[in-house]
Amino acid sequence: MTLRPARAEAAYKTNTAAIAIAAVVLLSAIQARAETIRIEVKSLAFSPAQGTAHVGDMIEWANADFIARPATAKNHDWDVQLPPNKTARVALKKAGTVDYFCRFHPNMTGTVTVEEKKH
Ligand SMILES: [Cu+2]
Repeated sequence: MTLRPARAEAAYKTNTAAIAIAAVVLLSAIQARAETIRIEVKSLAFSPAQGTAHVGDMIEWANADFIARPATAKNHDWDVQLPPNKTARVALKKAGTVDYFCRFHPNMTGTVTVEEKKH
């Protein structure tokens, strides 16, 4: 079967539109996936100290210091042990603002604002 130029062009436009729609669908699927928020622990500080996440996301702390530092939520949502040069993760299960600190250094603080899951 041979397409006349006009029909071939119409078919090309349809395919291009279909590909564009598929790309948008794929992109939003990726954006809705759980994310991992990385926080560095270095020189007596959580960095970044303020963060925003969504229910279902993970927080991953990477302790670059040479001693262990716990990340303890003030509301008892989590109490994560961070050995030196190790990472540890926690899954965010509910929305809300969580303040946390290092039990060894109460001035070492951080806040994570957990929003409802994206739709
Ligand atoms: Cu500390």
